[in-house]
Amino acid sequence: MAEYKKPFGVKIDLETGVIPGAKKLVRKLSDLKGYFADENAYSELLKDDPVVYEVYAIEQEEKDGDLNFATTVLYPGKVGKEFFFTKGHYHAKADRAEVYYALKGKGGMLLQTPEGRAEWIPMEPGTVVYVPPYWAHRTVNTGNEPFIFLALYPADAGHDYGSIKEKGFSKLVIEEGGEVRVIDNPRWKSD
Ligand code: M6P
Ligand code: ZN
Repeated sequence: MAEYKKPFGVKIDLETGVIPGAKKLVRKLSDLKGYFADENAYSELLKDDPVVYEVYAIEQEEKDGDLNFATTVLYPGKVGKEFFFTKGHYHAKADRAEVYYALKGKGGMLLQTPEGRAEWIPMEPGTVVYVPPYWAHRTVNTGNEPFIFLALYPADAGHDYGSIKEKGFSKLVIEEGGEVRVIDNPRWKSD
């Protein structure tokens, strides 16, 4: 017979992104070593080691069929011309999909196939993004205030950070002349 878990509701604080009772994860600039293109700008900013983003996650056991959800509070900032972003990942179970829902601020999602085909989806409050199976995904804050969004993902999806950490995305999201631009990553190499 099925084992019944207790249903629950929680209220996200839409100003701060906090989910009461969630597990909090903090990623500072020092946790993102090697991720940004401009290494001199990175070293300079590392003196302050700002918080880049926080995640509030309600996670279940890694079982097929169950769901996790999390808010992310991605702070505004840049390393050189490159906007602050989340690490980005594939799913450890690569065929697992995900849905994001933007709550506050301004940003977007960079997605990529393992071959390096990239897509950029701008996000503002109300935007829902569907992340299909097999696509790596990273969010970027292109605004001046925290960019806050909710993510819903299978409990057994897991995170695979390895290839993004080594190779990055094939595109960079930068500010140039006051505009948001998505440009080719000069360091990107496909296998
Ligand atoms: C979203 C979800 C989480 C993820 C978080 C931060 O909330 O996709 O699974 O952990 O963003 O992204 P990352 O793990 O790439 O740092
Ligand atoms: Zn994910």
